[in-house]
Amino acid sequence: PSSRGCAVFFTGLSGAGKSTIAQALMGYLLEHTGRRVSLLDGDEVRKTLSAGLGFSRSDRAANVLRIAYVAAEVVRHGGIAICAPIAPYAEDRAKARETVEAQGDFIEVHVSTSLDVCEARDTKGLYAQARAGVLKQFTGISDPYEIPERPDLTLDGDTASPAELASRIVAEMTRRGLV
Ligand code: GGZ
Repeated sequence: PSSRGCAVFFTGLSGAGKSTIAQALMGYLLEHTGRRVSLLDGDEVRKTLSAGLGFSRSDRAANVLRIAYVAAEVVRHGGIAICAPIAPYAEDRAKARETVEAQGDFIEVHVSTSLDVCEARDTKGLYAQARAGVLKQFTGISDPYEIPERPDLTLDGDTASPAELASRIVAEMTRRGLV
């Protein structure tokens, strides 16, 4: 078993399934490896580490870079950091990768569930609010999402269960000798 740290860095639209897959991955790692795992999920991060930040271009950058900074610290100590922001900008994702790779591995996972499917689900009613113009600068509706060009993994959230998708990440970690 490796003690090299790594960050699993999700990116994808709101409602794509990032949090659910992240939870499944964390559950698996805690149950089947002796590794220490930290989950930096969008919701929780926005209430704590990034409290006060909005959704402008610069606030999104600050949010993603804060997450990367904490992830790099976890990785530096040999832990596994699971990060699940939207991270819509390629430039910010590249900086996150650079920050983490100074300390260990970085696995970029694009959860590629289509906008149509995310909007049809609309579990939190946010897409309806975005369409109505109540929520401004909403990713995919009135704000950009730059599709990752070379993610380490692409997981389509409508083709398989969260547990199956999490197992594909475990396979990649195993292939790299990280677990
Ligand atoms: C995108 C928004 C917005 C806007 C509120 N655009 O599905 P959710 O609700 O729980 O997750 C989304 C979350 C996105 O925060 P992130 O920190 O992941 O974004 S970023 O990486 O771009 O900094 C969504 C909610 O916050 N939300 N307003 N305008 N998502």
